[in-house]
Amino acid sequence: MDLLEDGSIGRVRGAKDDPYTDGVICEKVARYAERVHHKDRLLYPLRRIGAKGSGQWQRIGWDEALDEIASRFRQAEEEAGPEAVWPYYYAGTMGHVHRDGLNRLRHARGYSDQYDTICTGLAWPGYVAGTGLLGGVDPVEMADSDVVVIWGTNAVATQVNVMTHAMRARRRNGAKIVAVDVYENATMQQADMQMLLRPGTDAALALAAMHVMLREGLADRDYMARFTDFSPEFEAHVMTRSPEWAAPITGLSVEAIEAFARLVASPRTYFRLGYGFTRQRNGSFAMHAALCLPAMSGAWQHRGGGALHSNSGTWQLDKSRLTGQHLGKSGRSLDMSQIGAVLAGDEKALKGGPPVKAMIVQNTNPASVAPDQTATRKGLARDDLFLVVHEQFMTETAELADIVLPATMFLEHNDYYTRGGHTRVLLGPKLAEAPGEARSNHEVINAIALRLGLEDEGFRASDQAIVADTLTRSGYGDFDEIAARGYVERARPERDAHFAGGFGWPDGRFRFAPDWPGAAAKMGLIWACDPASLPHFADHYDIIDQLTDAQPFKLVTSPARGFLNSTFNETPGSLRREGEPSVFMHPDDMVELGIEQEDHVEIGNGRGVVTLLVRPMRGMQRKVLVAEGLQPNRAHRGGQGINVLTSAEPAPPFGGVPFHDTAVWVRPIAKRQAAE
Ligand SMILES: Nc1nc2c(c(=O)[nH]1)N[C@H]1C(S)=C(S)[C@@H](COP(=O)(O)OP(=O)(O)OC[C@H]3O[C@@H](n4cnc5c(=O)[nH]c(N)nc54)[C@H](O)[C@@H]3O)O[C@H]1N2
Ligand SMILES: Nc1nc2c(c(=O)[nH]1)N[C@H]1C(S)=C(S)[C@@H](COP(=O)(O)OP(=O)(O)OC[C@H]3O[C@@H](n4cnc5c(=O)[nH]c(N)nc54)[C@H](O)[C@@H]3O)O[C@H]1N2
Ligand SMILES: [Mo]
Repeated sequence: MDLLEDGSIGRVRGAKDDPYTDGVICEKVARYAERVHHKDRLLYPLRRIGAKGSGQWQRIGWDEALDEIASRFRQAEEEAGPEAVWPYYYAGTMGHVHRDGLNRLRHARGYSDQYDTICTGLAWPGYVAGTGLLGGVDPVEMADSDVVVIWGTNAVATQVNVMTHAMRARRRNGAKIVAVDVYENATMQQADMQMLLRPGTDAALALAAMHVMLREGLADRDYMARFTDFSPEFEAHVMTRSPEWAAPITGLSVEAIEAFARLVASPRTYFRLGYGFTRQRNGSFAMHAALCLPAMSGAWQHRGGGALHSNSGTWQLDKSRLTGQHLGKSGRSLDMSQIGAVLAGDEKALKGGPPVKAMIVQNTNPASVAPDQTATRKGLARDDLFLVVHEQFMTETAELADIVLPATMFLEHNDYYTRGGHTRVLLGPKLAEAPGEARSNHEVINAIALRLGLEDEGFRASDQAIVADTLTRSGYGDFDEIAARGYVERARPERDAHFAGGFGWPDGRFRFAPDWPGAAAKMGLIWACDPASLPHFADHYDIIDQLTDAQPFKLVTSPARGFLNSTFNETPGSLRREGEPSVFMHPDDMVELGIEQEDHVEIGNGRGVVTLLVRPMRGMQRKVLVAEGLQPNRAHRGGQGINVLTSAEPAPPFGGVPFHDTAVWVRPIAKRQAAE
């Protein structure tokens, strides 16, 4: 990072001495100075003086703000017990101290817990139900791959470093790049083989590919006998799942499915499995089915072969002090994605407990990012909800708060970071002074705790002390050495990353029959369905949102390159790049509905209506719509953001949001009306 002489931030660059990053960084973070020095940054605590959401604020001092928060939290507790307070956070910062530290307050007081479903709720269980461990092969190994499958992740936009390694494999070994997605995004444009299927049908492709492998002798039966639960019953099941069966489901041709199967059966095939294809009602099952391919081909045995979704199961961090687990109190666990139902007082969502009367929100912007936005915003706007939002900007969530607190950015506090896609744990030291009166999450949590009379050393420690304590407690080595180096290398031995000593179950075998109860036990998951209702073997589980005459289109809400969820929603560079909220539509569908380029359309379902500009895209199946986001709600006509349309109903087995699985109708808007 360029630190300028006046203490301000210049360009941010990718580290050259990091084998994964290799000098490459995405353009929005390269321009991070735009965020740090933005004229709209929050600088002082604010108290609402008008009606909720009216935008009328009064500047107050920190002591006044913190006193009021402590007394209102106490009041909520007195009225309805500690579970009436719900601390709520997510992914704004990925540093553990400033992200997960809010749990310390929760555990010290017995406030309601948060069940994390919004991002990983579908993907992670699907992976663990097969391998028994959330870990895989280091992407740097792609240098030795013959085939790289980029499955349900728009790597060019969401994790650009994957492309560095995939392209290196192509240059060095002539590796083939295969992309599996629902539209011709920037990643797909770089692929040698384009698998453009219908949303929510990936498991059908995976099953048919296994069918071809078994039929054509491409499966590694010796590997399966030693390392998997492969059985005659599973083989018989797969033999009913032919390419002819999968073609009408996926929208792919039999020939395309066969060509895919033959290519990805080659031993040194690296499967980079993303989140996108799991943001479907059957997403956990799709993840598990895709993961079956390297287990059948035996790719795991070879350097450059195997799979990765995330290494998040491999850090072995002891975060007990950071999260205050030792303080022992924990309230009922509320599903964060169901925030609308929770705040509406829905009995099931509240687990039969008291209503939520007070919240503190850090690191997340639910009014924009959470599904079923109408319910979410209605809940946040409740007059009898005391809402504290700690933020860097006046987000659409902060606008609904009673008290808004100004937050530091990652360059202005100390933290450490894990990364799902690769192997190092990094330190992120404080490098710059915060503007105005901004305070870090850690400072705010501690200040509230001390006012509530809570006693724990964690509430008096500095952020740096918590970083040091956590890494030392986790057996990561001497902290002074780590601080001097700036990171801890946590790559597991290559053998382990390839599960050469067996998979993460007692018998060491990969599960073609997914072990959901086993995954639940390992990950502390809560069932969202009857376990007996689930398919026994890997399969296409047809529970996706059905298209009907009334709702004949499938809407996918993929991330845009210039935004990070709702972050960068305020920076000029990103806003310029992304332009007006829009939707990709197949030209033949446009003709059918009499829609022309530059027209606006209304897209709707039972939850609401959103207006978008139409852009034609030939590279996708008919009846698919892709709206890249997240755009600010207010950038849309009527302030209705895209999550007005998405569902908060927990998907099986364990909850999670089908952000890319929404049946909708489309209506052209007359040109004159659009111009108004
Ligand atoms: N339609 C649709 N919706 C989606 C998705 C999708 O694909 N489609 N993706 C979903 C996914 S995967 C996720 S993870 C969620 C993420 O949703 P969020 O967790 O809300 O993530 P962001 O919008 O990136 O960040 C939220 C806020 O954190 C603030 N922030 C950053 N650092 C700090 C800090 O140190 N302290 C404080 N107090 N605040 C900070 C930022 O200013 C920002 O406003 O969104 C989900 N929503
Ligand atoms: N620029 C940018 N980068 C980001 C983010 C961002 O918002 N913007 N968000 C960050 C976060 S929090 C996360 S979790 C990651 C997520 O990053 P990814 O793992 O890339 O997941 P998604 O971005 O949800 O979706 C990836 C792709 O899946 C496609 N897809 C949707 N449905 C299906 C389907 O049924 N089958 C298949 N095969 N593909 C499908 C989408 O069209 C999209 O191109 O990215 C992170 N990086
Ligand atoms: Mo995410």
